[in-house]
Amino acid sequence: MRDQSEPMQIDAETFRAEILRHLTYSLGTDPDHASTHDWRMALSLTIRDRVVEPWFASTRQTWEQDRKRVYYLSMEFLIGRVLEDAAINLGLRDIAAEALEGLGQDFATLADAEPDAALGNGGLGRLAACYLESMATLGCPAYGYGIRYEHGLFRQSFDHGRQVEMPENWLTVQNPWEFDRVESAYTIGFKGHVEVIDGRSVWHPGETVIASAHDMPVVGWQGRWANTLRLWAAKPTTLLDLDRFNRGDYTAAAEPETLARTLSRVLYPDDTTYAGKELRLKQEFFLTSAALQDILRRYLATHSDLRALPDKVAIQMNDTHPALAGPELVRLLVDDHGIEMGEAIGIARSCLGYTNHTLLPEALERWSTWLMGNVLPRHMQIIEAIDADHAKAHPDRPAHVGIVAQNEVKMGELAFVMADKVNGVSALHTELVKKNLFPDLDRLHPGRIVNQTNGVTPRRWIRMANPALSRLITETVGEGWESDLDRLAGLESHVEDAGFRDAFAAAKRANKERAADWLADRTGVQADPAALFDVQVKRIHEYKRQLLNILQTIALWKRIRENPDADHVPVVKIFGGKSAPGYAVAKEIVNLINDVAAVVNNDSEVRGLLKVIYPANYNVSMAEVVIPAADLSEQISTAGKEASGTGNMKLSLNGALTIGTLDGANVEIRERVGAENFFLFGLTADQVIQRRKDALHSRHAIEASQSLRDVLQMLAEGVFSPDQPDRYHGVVDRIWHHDYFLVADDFDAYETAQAQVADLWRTPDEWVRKAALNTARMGFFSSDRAIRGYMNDIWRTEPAI
Ligand code: 4GP
Repeated sequence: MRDQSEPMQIDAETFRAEILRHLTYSLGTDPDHASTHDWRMALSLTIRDRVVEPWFASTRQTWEQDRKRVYYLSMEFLIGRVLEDAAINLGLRDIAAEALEGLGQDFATLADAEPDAALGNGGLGRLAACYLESMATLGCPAYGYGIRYEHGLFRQSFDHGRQVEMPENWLTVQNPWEFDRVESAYTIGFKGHVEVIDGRSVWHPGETVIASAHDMPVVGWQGRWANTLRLWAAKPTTLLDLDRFNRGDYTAAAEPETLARTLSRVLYPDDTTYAGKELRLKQEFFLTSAALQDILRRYLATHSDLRALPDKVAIQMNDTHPALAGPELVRLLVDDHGIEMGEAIGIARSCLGYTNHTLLPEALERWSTWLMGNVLPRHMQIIEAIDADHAKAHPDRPAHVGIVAQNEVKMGELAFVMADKVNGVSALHTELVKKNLFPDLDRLHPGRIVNQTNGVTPRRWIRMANPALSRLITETVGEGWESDLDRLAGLESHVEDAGFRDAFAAAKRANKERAADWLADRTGVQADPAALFDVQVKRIHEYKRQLLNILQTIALWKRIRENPDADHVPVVKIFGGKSAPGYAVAKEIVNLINDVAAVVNNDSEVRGLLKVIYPANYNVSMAEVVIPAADLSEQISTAGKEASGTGNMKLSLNGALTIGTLDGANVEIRERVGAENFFLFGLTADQVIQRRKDALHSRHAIEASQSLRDVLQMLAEGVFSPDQPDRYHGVVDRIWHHDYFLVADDFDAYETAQAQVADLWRTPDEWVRKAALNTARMGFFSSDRAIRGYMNDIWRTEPAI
């Protein structure tokens, strides 16, 4: 194996020859006829060849040293594009660009042509991607297990301001980053019945599908280690019903295939119908069962004692979606390997960890016992056995604490009971998990709940997304900060140096120019790079309060029009995010943002002092353009609702100041960057609970705020929806009467904080000083730190390098 401390050595000429070789022999074309797609494939394959070497070496070493492996089970892996990230981690970005130049091709153009892997929705999925990259960087032997969704979540577009969902087609072109492992396939059963034979339970599934593996290598910083993301595609056990085919019923003949493939078509299918619920539960079991069969096969290849499984296997359940891992592992141990139930539960628990990502009650999965019993009859029995086992071990357990209650299986409770450690994702969130979500289970299992504050990978989120800032950091603190982010602290002593501040401001300006071009290209709206870029990018949800932001935007617009000659700070409000397809209230907010944008951006009286830009289809690639260009980071959720946030970390790391509530990881960000470098506003989590006790809270808040009343009046009059004046009456009504997320209560405080933002912007040098201090003090939020925490406190595993 090559010296792992050295980045890969290859010169541009050799690299060019390899690209040409792939163009000829892998793509079957030549430079004169190659399309952008062909060039991108040839480039990707050339880089992929370089990934394979450390990938094999890592796998070999893990086997040879009989290392404990971490298995990260997640319904989402929001990995984004792979090409540039892999090139940067291998130290090949510049060589590749040089090699391509000689061929008349441009690296950035080819990298931009790669579709985003549409394998996730929001924070939980992006976190999984950052964690995979950090595990590879730290040399933690690991597998990510997920589903290879053909159409991902959905592609968002806008029609007259309204969200439209289209299937995402990222797999219609060849994916050069995956290896089809036809030999790694498992049968997954559903339904059927359970028979007791000689005292043993035997499950006879009524339906079966095949889970077939596709592997994507995940290479860490400097190519020192690589792990595998194994994605399962569903295939039919019988390809074709030949009987029906020969009878001429071709549609029916293809039914087995259609039904099976449905399992790996889309992420989070609408589950408001019974069929939707069944599909979702089947997807969760499909992922979990395939992963567990694979894990046991790998373990049994070199071990025979399943009682020692926890020494070699740590399985992390990313939220409750893979919570069937507990019962499925117990089933395999009991039914296939003859281990006694109580012992099997103990072994499984010692392998499992559960990360909670949300306190929102609607996101805490519950399945009716009827559905569970129908789709997974054997697992329903095992869940009841686990529940009984837990009740027996804790005779003082209050009756309402059970896993199965009121004809429902509570997946949070199941995951908790079956996990050795349960973790929250920020200090505040973990406290709330203890206090509000699982108070009784926490009392029964003191010490089981631990905190691991989220982190983000600096390789993608600074080095790749922000080359201008990366260069400045390297010039200032030297090389190596990418894998030792605490070294950003070395920037702090330079903040008083005017030359450094100028360079910091210049990097931000370059990013803003790049983003302005990108935004103009996408939306036709031109942003002035000199204006304050105020950014809120995340899923659209009431608790995240994009509504608060857009209401303040309306108030600002009104002020500019009323007082055009005042000293207004030019602001560009940038939004990005998708609403869940069935979430009508969030879709209304999407519509409102677009309607406000249309009015404000076309108002000549505003003279460019305010722009609202909302490009459709927010994804990882858009984040990579917008985040480095942000001046202000909107983290304005109702306190107590945002588990952590990771966008907040990326933005602050890239030198944006945060306007935010004391929620999620905002609390820790503020502690680290300093209260004076953070615009705090709003009610605390405790105050939110108190405030809600007053049934008239929003009315009081509206009565106290002239500004808010004016805004609501404009909405009610249809100022932003002249074609349908009552379009936002629902929004107004909810703010008056059902303002659960306290938009009205926090409105004045938010406006005051925005006024402070504008004041600081008027002294640019002060602004830059604070922005640079944000970057300098954010080293803690590297996902390397987080993964070290998981390795020490949860997985009990050592790095292999
Ligand atoms: C998200 C949380 O909303 C976010 O606060 C957190 O940073 C992220 O997980 C990662 O921990 N939750 C989800 C979800 O994405 O689907 O519940």
